[in-house]
Amino acid sequence: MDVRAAVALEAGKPLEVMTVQLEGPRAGEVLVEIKATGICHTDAFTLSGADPEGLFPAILGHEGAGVVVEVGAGVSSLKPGDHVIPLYTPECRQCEYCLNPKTNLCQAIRETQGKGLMPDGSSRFSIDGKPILHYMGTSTFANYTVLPEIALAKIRPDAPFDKVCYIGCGVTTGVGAVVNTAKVEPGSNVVVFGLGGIGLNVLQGARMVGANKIIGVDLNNERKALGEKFGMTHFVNPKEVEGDLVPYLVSLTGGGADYSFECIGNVNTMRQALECCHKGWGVSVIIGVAGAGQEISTRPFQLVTGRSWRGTAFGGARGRTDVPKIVDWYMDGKIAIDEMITHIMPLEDINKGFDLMHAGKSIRSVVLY
Ligand code: NAD
Ligand code: AHE
Ligand code: ZN
Repeated sequence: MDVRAAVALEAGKPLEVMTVQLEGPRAGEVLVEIKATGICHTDAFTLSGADPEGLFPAILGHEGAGVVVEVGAGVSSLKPGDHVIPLYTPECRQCEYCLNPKTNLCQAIRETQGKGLMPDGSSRFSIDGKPILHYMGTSTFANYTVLPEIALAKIRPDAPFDKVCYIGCGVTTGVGAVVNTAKVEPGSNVVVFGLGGIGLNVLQGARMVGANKIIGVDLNNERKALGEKFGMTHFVNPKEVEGDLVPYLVSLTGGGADYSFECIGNVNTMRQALECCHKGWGVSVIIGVAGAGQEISTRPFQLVTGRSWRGTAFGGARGRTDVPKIVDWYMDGKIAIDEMITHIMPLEDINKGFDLMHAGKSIRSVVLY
């Protein structure tokens, strides 16, 4: 079938909106009509050429929501008409990783997914017979896409697509990092570096679990009022701090953060996030994605003296199990989403969404098909 897609033809160039061909679902696969998709910083990161796994031409996008149109042979958990959220971290419930409660990183299809291919090693997208690659197994910058059954979370039908698409990455990543990965306890002092689409969700996760001080760090002063809406108790702009940022944060938290979260993707702020943690027990969680060739460093003494460095992907969530619950949290008013969606646009204007993100003017832009 012909579908409309924003294609990343090469790194560093704007996306091109065009008609491409999509083959129907093969065994174990599902055809989904994407109704809405968010634009995450990771899409911009891959488009920039900084992603070691970035491949072109590809159809990016990994924060979608839509409706099942057709299922391939052997698909048993989904049927046409079901509402779904695509999962870039699938949940097969059978692999060594899914069977280990310590991780959410299902590896059932990771190898082919990283090569931009479906699990059988081929692509469903093409232009004039030449294959176009999938991205993160989801490719939500197309109005129809094909995914493996294990990479779809079935959600309730009354949840609005233009809001819950954000649960496909940003909301789950930020809230999940607090709840699943760090397991922040009530009364903890928390520092969040970067108050964009992810960091604001870390703030609301920290508020939800009853954290004490929730300190936001960002270079953009416009993020102060926004952060306060989602539970931030103190705002710090590093440019306005006299002296070093780390001792300032240690003092503000009365000895160091119990938990810190890096939501920028900058290896210097990753170091600051670790070093502002409390001696003896502070835990720093890396969420931000850093470019090819970047490395983190600190004095080993920081770890010897009891700080821990951790990381999280998709907020430690097991998508098919946890995403429907997060949709319920939103529908029940336990977490906010609407206020973070600052821009809505048609697919034709998708590059404006990237421009707004780079200019620091948006939190989430959502493409509505
Ligand atoms: P964003 O662009 O919306 O937000 C980034 C924020 O960081 C902005 O508010 C910006 O002003 C601030 N910032 C930039 N440099 C700074 C600095 N030196 N000091 C303080 N603040 C600074 O991005 P996002 O969508 O929130 O994504 C954040 C990061 O998380 C990206 O690296 C993205 O790729 C990554 N990410 C990771 C996962 C995961 O599963 N681990 C999931 C989603 C996104
Ligand atoms: N491909 C990159 C890393 C990109 C990355 O870390 N992706 C996160 C999700 S970011 C969503 O916005 C992730 O889930 N990683 C786990 C995985 O298996 O990809 C690189 O550095 O090679
Ligand atoms: Zn993302």
